[in-house]
Amino acid sequence: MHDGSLLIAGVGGLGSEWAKRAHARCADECDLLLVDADDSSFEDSRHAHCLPLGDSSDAGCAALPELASSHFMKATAIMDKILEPVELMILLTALGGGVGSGAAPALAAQASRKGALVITIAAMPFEEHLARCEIAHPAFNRLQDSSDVCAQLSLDRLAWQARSRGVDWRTRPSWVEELVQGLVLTLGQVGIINLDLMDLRSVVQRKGGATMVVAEGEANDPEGIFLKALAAPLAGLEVIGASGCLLQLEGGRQMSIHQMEQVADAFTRGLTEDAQVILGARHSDDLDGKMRVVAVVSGL
Ligand SMILES: Nc1nc2c(ncn2[C@@H]2O[C@H](COP(=O)(O)OP(=O)(O)OP(=O)(O)O)[C@@H](O)[C@H]2O)c(=O)[nH]1
Ligand SMILES: [Mg+2]
Repeated sequence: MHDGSLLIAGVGGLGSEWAKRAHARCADECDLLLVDADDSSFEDSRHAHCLPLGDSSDAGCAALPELASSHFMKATAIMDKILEPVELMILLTALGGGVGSGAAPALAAQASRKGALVITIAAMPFEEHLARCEIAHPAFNRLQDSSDVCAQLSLDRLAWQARSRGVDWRTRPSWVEELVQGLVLTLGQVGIINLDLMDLRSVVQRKGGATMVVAEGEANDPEGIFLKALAAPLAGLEVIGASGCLLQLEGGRQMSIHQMEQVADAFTRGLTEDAQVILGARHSDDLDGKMRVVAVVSGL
């Protein structure tokens, strides 16, 4: 379904980095938009829409969100064109600096005004960086206002998890890319049970907060997959009591209905009794004996 209707957008240095890596995993299914004041973010991205903010002499917007958003506003007409065919935008950014905190809320607002569904993953600064946190909090609130789903990622948790695996959180493939790939494949490919944007729309339009999780594990161990999902580096993840859930299951050719049921059960047990659950499933050749689950929960 590569017709410009799915867009991955990266805003700011870290957001652009994540967006490029996520897009590389599913370039056939979606477009890429990079927004930054630092031109080095546009390296290795020949096929991306690139929106440079500011002049090339200064790298970044030096932690000035207002400057970044006012630069972004000057590009409204170009952005209108890029956003024209977009039905779903997955926005990746890290808050606490200038570009992400300033331009990401403006981009989310514009995409949403144009009728796109907006799923945002926003990283919050390390808690010890107080000045960055002060910039990040109001920016997150603005992002949440303009996004259908806005997941808050904790850099502290991300870094802690990377450390425990002996890798560097900045350079290693992260949970973020897995989540984005899962979402894009969920919505961009035909599966055994097909899900589409209408399903996602009906889940995220429930009142209350929405978030999402992704996890991979042994097909025979549904509880293990669920526990992995809960260990995602999302800040304050709490899915118990949710009233809407879109669940995409992916498994190898051997995935059985029984396995699908068990995993779905592990993920939906904590929901309210009359919760709306939408289930999708597909085969994936890279998942021999394993299952991958992407869940979007809403009505929190
Ligand atoms: N400790 C640490 N935090 C980082 C690093 N890179 C990014 N971050 C965090 O991620 C946030 C956003 O960083 P960037 O994406 O580089 O910022 P930006 O949006 O490009 O903003 P400006 O560069 O200020 O214009 C920061 O506020 C930090 O909290 C890093 O190398 N070390
Ligand atoms: Mg920067």
